[in-house]
Amino acid sequence: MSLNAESTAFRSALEVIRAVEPRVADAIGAELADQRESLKLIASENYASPATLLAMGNWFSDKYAEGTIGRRFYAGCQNVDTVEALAADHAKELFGAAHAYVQPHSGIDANLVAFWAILADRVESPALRKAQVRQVNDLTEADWFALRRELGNQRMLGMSLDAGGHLTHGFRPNISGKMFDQRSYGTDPATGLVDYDKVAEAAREFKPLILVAGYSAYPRKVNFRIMREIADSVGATFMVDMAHFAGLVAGKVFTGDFDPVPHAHIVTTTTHKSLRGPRGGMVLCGPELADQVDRGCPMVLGGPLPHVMAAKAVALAEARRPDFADYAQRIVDNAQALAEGLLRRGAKLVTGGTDNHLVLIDVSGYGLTGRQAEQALLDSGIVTNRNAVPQDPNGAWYTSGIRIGTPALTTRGLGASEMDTTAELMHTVLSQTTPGANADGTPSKAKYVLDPALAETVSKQASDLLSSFPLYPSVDLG
Ligand code: DSN
Repeated sequence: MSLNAESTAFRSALEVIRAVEPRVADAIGAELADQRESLKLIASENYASPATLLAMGNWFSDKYAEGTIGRRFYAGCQNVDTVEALAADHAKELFGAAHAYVQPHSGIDANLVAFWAILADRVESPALRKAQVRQVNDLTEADWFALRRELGNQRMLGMSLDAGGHLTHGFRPNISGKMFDQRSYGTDPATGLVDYDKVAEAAREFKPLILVAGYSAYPRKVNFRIMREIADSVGATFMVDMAHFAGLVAGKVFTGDFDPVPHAHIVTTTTHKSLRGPRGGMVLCGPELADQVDRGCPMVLGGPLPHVMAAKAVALAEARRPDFADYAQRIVDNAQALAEGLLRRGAKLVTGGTDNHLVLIDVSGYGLTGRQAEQALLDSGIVTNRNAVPQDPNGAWYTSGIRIGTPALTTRGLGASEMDTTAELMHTVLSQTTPGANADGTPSKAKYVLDPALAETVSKQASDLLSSFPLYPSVDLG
């Protein structure tokens, strides 16, 4: 597509929106300007292509399409069938999966679909067979009551939150923690790495129905072959949430024991992180769970979003191109360059480095909480997010960590030398920020002191660094 065509498309769209609610058009324009200006290091964010973005803004948004391809509860879904099938086929080819379900609206939704597919397969179906009925509506009241109790009394083993696991892997503030009796495995306090012997021991003791692997703040690879062996040894269903590293799997950076698809019974992901698609989720599985997974809507999902499925098809087609593998490798190269730059300057990193797309800085090494560090960096034009570190004394709100990731800056084209400059900018800010005090003189976990002139200088340096790597260079909003 020519540069002109992309500019024309976005400009025309904004003109149409401006005629109805100019403040929305202004906010959309402002968001692009902000994204262009800031050094985006949020590990879970990226920049989707113009084609992916444009695939979402159209009349597919108007269509209801409950059900699955060819089996809908609404008439007139032939075009939705086309895009859903395209997205699913691209996903299957890309990841080598037998089945792909592309309706989930987010990662949380994808995980809920997976949990209920597993519960249906492992708990509900045997109960129906035992009662010799075909569906839950045919159960007696007593059998239905007993089944509901059994569904609500299952066990899940997942990675602990402070070791880098995700809230949806059975933690109490999330619905998954209310659905399951959960226990977690952590990481080795000395190395920060997953200790597979400890996971196996926890699995033997707890006997979970589901063993979950996957993370949102663990900077290392996980050996999914070993995790599957552990799951098999206790009869657990092995589920992997690859939301953070799906792009590295798609780009064949994570292969063999580190590719979850051949090893897990079921894999969930988002489509917008390292995979660089639209915001959304997806489930991959083998034939044995496919029927249950396809019941995701209306089981736990509202009506599918056909416009987002169209964008998933576009983004997955992009991820199947040879240059995506190069992009995925550069994500990891950049994360390692960033980690090395930080280490060289004296930063303390959880596990001492990275072999994926993210780095977790323990900012207690700078005498700061994660909250203070996050805000000081933001003042300096560097967008990150605070994150707990293992056994974090500051809890999940203030935290002691800053999580950074390279998928977005790699999309912009930044490389190893720019990662070193980024490490220098971050270290400058963090080493020159000091904790602040509350009005009564007590130490604050949120307040901090940073010379505004320094913050301005670093912001300018960040903006200069980015100026050679324009974001959406083909889009000129005039
Ligand atoms: N919000 C995503 C992240 O930042 O990791 C996952 O929920």
